[in-house]
Amino acid sequence: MSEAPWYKRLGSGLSRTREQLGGSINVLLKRGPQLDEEFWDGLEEALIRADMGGLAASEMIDRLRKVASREALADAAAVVSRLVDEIATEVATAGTDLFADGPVCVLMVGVNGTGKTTSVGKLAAAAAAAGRTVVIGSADTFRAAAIEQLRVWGERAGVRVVERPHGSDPAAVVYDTLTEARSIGADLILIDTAGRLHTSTDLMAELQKVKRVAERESPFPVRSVLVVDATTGQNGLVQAREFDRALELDGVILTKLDGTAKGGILVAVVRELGLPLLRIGVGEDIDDLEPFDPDAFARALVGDLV
Ligand SMILES: Nc1nc2c(ncn2[C@@H]2O[C@H](COP(=O)(O)OP(=O)(O)OP(=O)(O)O)[C@@H](O)[C@H]2O)c(=O)[nH]1
Ligand SMILES: [Mg+2]
Repeated sequence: MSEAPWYKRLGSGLSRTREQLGGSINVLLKRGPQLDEEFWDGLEEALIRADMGGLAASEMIDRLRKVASREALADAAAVVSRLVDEIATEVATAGTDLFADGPVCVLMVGVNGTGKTTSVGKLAAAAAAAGRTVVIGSADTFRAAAIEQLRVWGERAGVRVVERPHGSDPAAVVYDTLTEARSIGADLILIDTAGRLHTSTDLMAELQKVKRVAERESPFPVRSVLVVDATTGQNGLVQAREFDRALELDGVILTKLDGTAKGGILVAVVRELGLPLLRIGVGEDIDDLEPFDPDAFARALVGDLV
């Protein structure tokens, strides 16, 4: 099978992970074909060093050991050739694509600078190009430049942006956005929210209010999507737990995969969040947001080994 197009745009990040992981695995294979403890430990260590996280790595090794005995895999090379499948299994998330499932109102949330506004712009552009009627709510009324930034994205996407002056109540913007959505018959409502620290009780309460207003006013299901910056690594997991507690998240977008040297972090994030990975961000341009393909990702991460 050919590589998914997004892989080509992952840039040096994933290729560095691939070189490292491929390098350690090749060293292991040169030891010889035997499937002994040294092999299994070496393989686990290679996965951990590729930033997949201890839990994900030990799970994958456990499953590979079972596969090896059940299928009587002959040697180390046979196990390594099954590694791609195991990585793909590890990062495959259940659930449907809430952006493509039908009419929906989506709140985009996350800590500062993760790529919420950019992702709203990219999602709006793709949906509008696919013929959907989209409305964007500019509910980041906190950061001074946010309103203008989203206005620019709205113009690029050809999508209506509902806004209120800087300093307004974000819940009021949501109210206006849903009024507008009903009046133009929108079937995709994207609400951009201000970045906030998951540790700020007041700001998390504000987000809960935004969600309550959306649920009260929206003709469609309301979903909360966390935007996580892949380059922040393990801290993304802490953020996710807190946002999930406050909002009951429905999915995740992982951004800046083009800018991380730690491609394997995606495995840890997906494994530990247990939430659908809805899109990955692979650049700053309007079309740099892609659905996630577990098989293509796993192949890209491991490279051609055997
Ligand atoms: N390389 C790369 N840059 C990205 C990606 N997504 C967003 N960015 C950049 O990250 C920076 C922050 O993006 P924003 O969309 O403004 O982030 P935000 O979460 O809305 O930020 P706040 O509203 O301040 O919390 C911008 O420079 C974006 O161009 C991505 O997938 N790859
Ligand atoms: Mg923003």
